[in-house]
Amino acid sequence: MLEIVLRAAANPDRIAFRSESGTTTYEQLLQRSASLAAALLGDASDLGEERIAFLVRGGEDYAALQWGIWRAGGVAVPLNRGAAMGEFLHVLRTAGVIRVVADQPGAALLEACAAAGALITTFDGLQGGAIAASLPEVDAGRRAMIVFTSGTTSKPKGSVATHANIVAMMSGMEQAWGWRAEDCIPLFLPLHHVHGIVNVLGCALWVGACVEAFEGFRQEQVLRRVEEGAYSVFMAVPTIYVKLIKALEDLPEAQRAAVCAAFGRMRLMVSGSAALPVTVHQRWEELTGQRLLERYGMTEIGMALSNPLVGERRSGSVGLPMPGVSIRLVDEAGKEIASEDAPGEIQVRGPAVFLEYWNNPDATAASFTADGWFRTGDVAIRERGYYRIMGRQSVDIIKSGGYKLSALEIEGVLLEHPQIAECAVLGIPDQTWGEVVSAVVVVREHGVLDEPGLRAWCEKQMSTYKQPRRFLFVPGLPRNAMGKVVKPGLRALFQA
Ligand code: MCA
Ligand code: AMP
Repeated sequence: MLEIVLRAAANPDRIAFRSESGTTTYEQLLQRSASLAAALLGDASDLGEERIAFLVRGGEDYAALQWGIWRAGGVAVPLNRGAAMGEFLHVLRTAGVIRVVADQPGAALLEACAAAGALITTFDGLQGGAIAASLPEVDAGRRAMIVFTSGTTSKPKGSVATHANIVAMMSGMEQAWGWRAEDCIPLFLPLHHVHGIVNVLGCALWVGACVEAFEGFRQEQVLRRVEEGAYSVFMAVPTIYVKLIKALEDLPEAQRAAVCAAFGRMRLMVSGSAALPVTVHQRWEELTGQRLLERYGMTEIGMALSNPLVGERRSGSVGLPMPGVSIRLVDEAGKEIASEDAPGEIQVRGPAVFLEYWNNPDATAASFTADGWFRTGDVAIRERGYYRIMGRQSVDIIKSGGYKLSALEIEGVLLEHPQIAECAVLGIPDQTWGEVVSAVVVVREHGVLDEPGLRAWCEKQMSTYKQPRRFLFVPGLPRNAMGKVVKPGLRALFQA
């Protein structure tokens, strides 16, 4: 039986989810997931790694369905609620999805399912059935989940994690950060990325802790529950800490003191998914007395580096390797860097490292060195023992609000606009978002295109976080002798 299921069975009466409408115990989660597994199986004895895409409310519905897919021998493919039709279609086609489960399928998802020939089932229709007499034995080496992630290729790739990979991620975080059954955590991060799925939801359920789920980052509701002392652990991306600092600063003094003190009493607050600016780290500590623990991770590898739970949490640094993770820095010639203070690419090995990009052996092979290390594409140095992230090897990777975005993917979408002849997309540094997606656009001869028109068009084509926020219209793009667009020069235009 899956280890997470066995652990839940050992904690039947503990509360897995708490919300205004009530609580769900681990026993209830097990029952619901077993009944969903039976409904998914129908007459089959094992889904045999069928990819089931799904889009349901965060929290207990999501967990029951994820576990139901797993217990039936399927592969969970979480979808992004805010995706545009083309983005849904890319996921369904790439992962070879033939069944989608959704609570409220919107027009974009319905259209994508029709185009992909995938059958859509409502979540309600799947629920409430009998529990199967027996469920398949699912080996830990089997595929469990596909998360779509952007890279230096134009379209996102499906990163496949096995059950053993996910267990390695969760047990590493349990060990490093002292997760325990008495913990309670708010869940407001999106559930189509590893941060929300594994670090928050997965780890909490792994140790028998309690989760309070929100439909996205509902700042006022979260702050109210923080003030009430609901949580012991908190995990967020830097953009959320920037937003929280602003919110705390805007509160009346008495309330600010109460909320700040409540943050200060939590046993652990973590930041990750993007660089935490030193100023934000310091301001958070000034306000709350709580020193954030910054860590570094990636969809394909889970958490790789972390400041310590006990010991020095250094601003601007991501600390030391997580338990079970091997890290090396490698220079441009492929040679391992032994000394401190010299930058190199972070390469990773360990049991949490993903199996493959789904149906993409070339991309999988290209992401590993000949001796089996995963190439992250991130550059770091070691300074007085701790690792510090210096940036990324590719200018075409953008991090905005914690989301990793491919400039090439966004350029590809913009070029579908009939009036755009050429374009270049880049991330411009921003205090709140880390980077803001920005586009330089060349309009076709005789074409007429204004910014509001282009924004409205982008809203239909891309998820919110991918849409360019700033546009520059230019007569032509600067190119080097090889014909490649010179992006650093364009960045200066935005910063001017
Ligand atoms: C939204 N807006 C933006 C962006 N996103 N503006 C600039 N850049 C953006 N990226 C604008 C909207 O258009 C809107 O504008 C306003 O901000 C509010 O939008 P909304 O969507 O409501 O924002 P939000 O709910 O406050 O979302 C911000 C967020 C969210 C909570 C930071 O982006 C988020 O959940 N990010 C986390 C992503 C994540 O989990 N990444 C993990 C991947 P207007 O008001 O004008 O309409 S990395 C990972 O998994 C690895 C393993 C790791 O290391 O963790
Ligand atoms: P994703 O592919 O969406 O999982 O995003 C992973 C990427 O986020 C990494 O490759 C890094 O570029 C970035 N990242 C994650 N944590 C940090 C951090 N603490 N500091 C800087 N970058 C980070």
